[in-house]
Amino acid sequence: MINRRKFIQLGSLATSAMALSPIASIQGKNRLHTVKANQPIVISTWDFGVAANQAAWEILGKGGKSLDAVEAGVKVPEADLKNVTVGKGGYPDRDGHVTLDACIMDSAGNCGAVLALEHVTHAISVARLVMEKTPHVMLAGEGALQFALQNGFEKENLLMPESEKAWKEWLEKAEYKPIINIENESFNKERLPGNQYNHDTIGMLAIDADGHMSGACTTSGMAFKMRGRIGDSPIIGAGLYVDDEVGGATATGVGEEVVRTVGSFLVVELMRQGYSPEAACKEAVQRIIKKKPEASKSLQVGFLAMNKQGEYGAYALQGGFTFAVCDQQQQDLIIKGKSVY
Ligand code: SD4
Repeated sequence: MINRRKFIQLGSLATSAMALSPIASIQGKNRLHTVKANQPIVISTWDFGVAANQAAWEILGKGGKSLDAVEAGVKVPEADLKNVTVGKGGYPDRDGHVTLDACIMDSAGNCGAVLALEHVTHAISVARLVMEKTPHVMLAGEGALQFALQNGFEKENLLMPESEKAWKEWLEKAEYKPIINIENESFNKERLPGNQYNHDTIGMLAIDADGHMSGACTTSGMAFKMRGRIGDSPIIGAGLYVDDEVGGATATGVGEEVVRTVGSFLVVELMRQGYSPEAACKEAVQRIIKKKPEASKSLQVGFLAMNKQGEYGAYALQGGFTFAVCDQQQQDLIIKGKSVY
């Protein structure tokens, strides 16, 4: 765990030095940018976003790039074996394969994604390489794995014994009934028994000292999903969207509903029209309700957004959605997102 006081001091030193840097003074022609130059910030979904934000802040607080920060940040839950919904240790699909979905987007509109990637913990880093080293945006399945291995990633077993046990317990009934927010409540406590599983994702948005925003989103998807099922998380515009002129958004919850409404893109476009981050997230949630008034009562979707001024907000269908914020003032803040039900 990071020493909080030391961390704040480091950040203060770094940003006051940056205020005098040539980059800050060039951007000083634009007053808005001058304000942002001193205010890096990172936000991410759920309670486990706190640790992820701290890793991102190690980069942001020293004047690093938002793209590096979001990658480093979401790698924390990807490597955390206690987290059964992201990265290594994630619950498998119904055939016992752990398959990861991830995407990343930078302030220039570059993006990369991997879909149903197996055997590599850090799906987000593979997604970043897709963005940086290929002419494509998305690589899926075997092709994504082949690309990862060609770029130096080691082939690993992602199915941990506890997740295998949970999967085998689930197979006894093989009922697919996600339980709202159960992953957040059980985080850092006991692993869930196999008949109590759900979904969850880390989505992260960061603004760096130069005022540029990037985002990342990574998940093992819905536990015990059908083989080949892809959710919203690796789909640019659905699970994540960043427009450096306006802001960014990310989603968590039942991905099918987010894809149907192109949720994160919608949130960003609403912010462009003048909605606050929270109001934009609320409107995106309302679109889901409008399409499925009855079904939406029993499923969870949450949106998290931040505009270019560093204002943030969230809204979910169900209560219990949380997000974590980290900036110069607060290193470990958890905020309860508002909800419809
Ligand atoms: C998916 N949206 O695969 C992801 C899962 C998840 O919170 O978030 N959950 O549909």
